[in-house]
Amino acid sequence: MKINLIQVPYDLGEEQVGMGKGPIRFIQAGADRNLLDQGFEVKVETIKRDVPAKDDMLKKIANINANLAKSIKKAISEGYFPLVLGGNCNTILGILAGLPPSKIGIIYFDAHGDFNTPEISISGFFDGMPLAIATGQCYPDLLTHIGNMSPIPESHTMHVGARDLDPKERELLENSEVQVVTTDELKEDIEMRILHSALTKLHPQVQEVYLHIDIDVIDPQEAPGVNYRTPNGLSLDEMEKAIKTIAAHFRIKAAALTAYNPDHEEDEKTLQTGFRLLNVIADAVASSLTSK
Ligand SMILES: [Mn+2]
Repeated sequence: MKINLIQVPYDLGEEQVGMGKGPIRFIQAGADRNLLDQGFEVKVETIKRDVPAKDDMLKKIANINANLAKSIKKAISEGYFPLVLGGNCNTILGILAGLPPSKIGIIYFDAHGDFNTPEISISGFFDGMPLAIATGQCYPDLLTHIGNMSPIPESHTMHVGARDLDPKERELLENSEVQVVTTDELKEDIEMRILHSALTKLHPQVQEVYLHIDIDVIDPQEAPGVNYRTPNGLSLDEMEKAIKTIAAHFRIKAAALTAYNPDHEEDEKTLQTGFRLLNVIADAVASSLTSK
């Protein structure tokens, strides 16, 4: 399998600050070599912002994602699997805008909902809204700017691993058609039956999925290098099992690993966790390509 490892080294439109340092760190530490050693062909690419720093945040974020969308399109047309190292979770927008629109679903792993909107957000933090934007709850114009993308229907969408939702965000998510599988549900369910049945419910409307992993979904013991450490997270073993379960149901069309902040790292634990996740994703995709 050919992998296009695409780094998006930005945090809220700014290059190589905060979470924007994560992708660079992964590549410096040899994320590409690591995949090469597993037998994959790997091409590394870096997304650039080409609007000035003085532009407002939304304009910069739209520009970065529009450029990401172009790279995703190119990767798919050349037969590469796009594996994105994202600073922020809003990289979901550029990725989806670059994928063929038909029957794509979203599987979104995150300790947080990322389902806030400007109306209900307590902090106003833009990167607490990516899943809400992708499903059309807010910022419709942003999708148009990124690549004339339509929102993904809620019924094509699953959120996995939540354990820290704001009250109004929880209400919005519960009243939506987005399926939710919480961390507790996954942890109590060694055979992944709840995840399995949630995936089954996606089947009629979804053919392929985009797999999104905010690394904070993993417990801080194994992934401390994040901005918002949230206890009682998934173990790497549980995460690995979940990814394999997803790959058994759907072809994974693209994936992203986001939100690693090396400023909060401890003993390279998050780096090692990230490497293992990249390997697990690549193996799961490769084996589902050969079996389907
Ligand atoms: Mn997130």
